[in-house]
Parts: sequence; C-alpha cells; structure tokens
Amino acid sequence: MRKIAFTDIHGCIQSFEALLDQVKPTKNDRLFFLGDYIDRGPDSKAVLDKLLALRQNGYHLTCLMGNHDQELLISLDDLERREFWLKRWGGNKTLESFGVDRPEAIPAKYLDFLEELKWVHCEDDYILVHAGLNFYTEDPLLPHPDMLTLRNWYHTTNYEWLGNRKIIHGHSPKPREHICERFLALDDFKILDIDAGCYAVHLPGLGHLCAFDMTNKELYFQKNTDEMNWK
Ligand SMILES: [Mn+2]
Repeated sequence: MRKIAFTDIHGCIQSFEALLDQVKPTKNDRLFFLGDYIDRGPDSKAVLDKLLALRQNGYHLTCLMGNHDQELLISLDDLERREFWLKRWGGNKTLESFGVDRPEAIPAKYLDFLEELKWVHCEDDYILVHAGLNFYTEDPLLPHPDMLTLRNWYHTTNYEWLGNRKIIHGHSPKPREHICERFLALDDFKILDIDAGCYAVHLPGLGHLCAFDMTNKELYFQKNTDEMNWK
C-alpha cells in the first residue's frame, strides 16, 4: 500500500491521466489531492469526473480544498468575486468545460464534491494542505483561510510544534529541479511544495505535474501534455 499526493491539476486532464499511467495506483493505495482541480487548464470538468470515477471504482481518495475550488463556490453568490474569478483566475475555462455560462449552472454533484473538500489532512507523519499553515494562530491545524492562499510562509514555521511531522503542500508553482532539491532535504527542512506548475507551460522550468509517493519517498513528474489555450 502506497500513500501518494497530487496537487494543482488545474483542468489539465491529459497530463493528469498521463501521470496516473506513470504512478499506476491500485485500489490498495491511498491517493491524496491537495486542491486546485479546476481553472486555467482546458478541461476542469474532466478532472472532476476522473476523481469521481476513481472514487466510484473503489480507489481511496482524500481531496483537499484549493483556493481556486473555493473561489468557484464563493462566485456562486458573490458577483464581484465572480467577475474576477472568470477573468483573472481562469474560471472562464472551467465554465467552458461544463458548457455553461455561470457557475450555478454546474451540476450539483460537482458543486457538492467541492463543498465537501477538507482543508487540511494529517496522515501518519505528514500534514497535507493546499498552500500552507498559519503559525501565528493558536492551532495551525484548525481550518483557516490562509491554508488556501499563503505564500512565502516557510520562515514562520514553528519547528518545535512540527516535531517529526512534514508538511506537503502545493499552490506556489516551483520548477521541477527545485522540487527535487527540496525533496532531498525533506528530512531536515520538513516542508515540500509539490506544485510543479502544470498549467504554466509558458514559464521556464514549470509545466509539470508532480506526484509524491510518501510511502516509498519517491517523486513522479509528468510534462504537461494538454493543449493550453491562453487567451
Ligand atoms: Mn492554489
């Protein structure tokens, strides 16, 4: 049995399928998704369909909330945030993939899936979260908006509190080489960002989807194979 983490698929279904072909998960494995399933990439609906199908077919999935996933939910009621989500966050791509013109027209089973996402998950010695932990709060493991949006927070880490645990997160795209370097230092540094910037094929070093096998301490990378259509 392996425990494997994925993050920031952002609608890149072909890249995700290709990464799964590499990782070859079985129904004995535990799959963890650290959020941002949607936006920017070509087929957010297909990514959600894939996750729902895996679960339906008996795979063990734990799915966490990302800021993009949350923004879609906020956009259901907040029209100002909706405009921003559609134009600046790639939410338009998500609506296109569903063939709808507003988020409330997305079928309920997808919205329910997003509503039910956890914000943080502890597994063995690992703390899994989309963006990071706010160490200025009394209990960094209590759900907090910062978990979905933090950047450049490493210097705030309370290593005494963390103990032997390691934090695995996504949200801030990093070049593949950088992730490999940090991975080698994981026992000391205890934090690993596995977002290899799948959607960001236009930026040097990015454009990969990463999976981290927490059981065997192994990284997988898949180069983006989706047709990225930047507007
Ligand atoms: Mn994010």
